[in-house]
Amino acid sequence: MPTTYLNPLDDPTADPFEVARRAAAEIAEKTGVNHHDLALTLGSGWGSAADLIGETTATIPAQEITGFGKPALAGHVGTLRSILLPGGKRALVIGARTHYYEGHGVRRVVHSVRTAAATGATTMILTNGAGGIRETWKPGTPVLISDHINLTADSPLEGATFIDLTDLYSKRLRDIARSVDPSLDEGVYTQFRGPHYETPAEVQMAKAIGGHIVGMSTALEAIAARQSGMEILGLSLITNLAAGIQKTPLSHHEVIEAGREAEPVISALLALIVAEL
Ligand code: 8IG
Repeated sequence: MPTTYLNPLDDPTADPFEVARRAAAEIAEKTGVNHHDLALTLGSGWGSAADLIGETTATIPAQEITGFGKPALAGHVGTLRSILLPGGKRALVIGARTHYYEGHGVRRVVHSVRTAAATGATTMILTNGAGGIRETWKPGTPVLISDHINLTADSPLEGATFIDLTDLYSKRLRDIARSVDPSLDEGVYTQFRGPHYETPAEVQMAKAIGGHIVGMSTALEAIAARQSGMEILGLSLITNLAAGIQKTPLSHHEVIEAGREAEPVISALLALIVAEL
């Protein structure tokens, strides 16, 4: 008997791009929208942007689409939405992120990005909640990602696939974001595996090697987005100062609270940025 897999991405012989094309075809069928122009992954704190960027024409529970699993975390909404922007473009909003720390492998982590590319999206907006290393960033500060350091020791690329990551986080898109809000700061996103937060010593290491932001999601997704030829805009909401930078211990609850408080402001900002693309 051949093994059957609940998720086709768990079959090592499956082609992840073929699975993404199937997912995109299902999205086209369920939304009635054949082509999306851009895609957004909304991390913690960014969710309400979906309501502000345009008119939602379809909402799909992500589990109904090939390759997507159930959300691991309350507060991470497991839906895919098709949104008609005022200018006529179509945006796919991904509210269902699979984190590397869930342990399902990097193919699952980047499936949403590959699916977005397969729907036609040429711009990928990746947002997240993250820790800040710069002391001037108070919780609630949105920051542009200028570059990343991938400390997961993993990659979404398989085999001898050599992809250039110069200007991975598009200078052009960062400039557009700054034209909307000139006060937007930027920094280097450092992806740790998690799900534990860093030790203060690890935060000092991240700082020493050039990191300004610590997180658990975006670097692997950005690499896959670039492989698929997309232009990438990365935004972090600093929900907490990184361990040892802030004087009190980190709590998931406080992180969620900071996200909730900042949400209206940063979501409005993101909607203004999307309108300029
Ligand atoms: I929200 O301090 C959030 N996500 N690695 N470190 C890492 N990820 C995070 C943090 C943090 N805060």
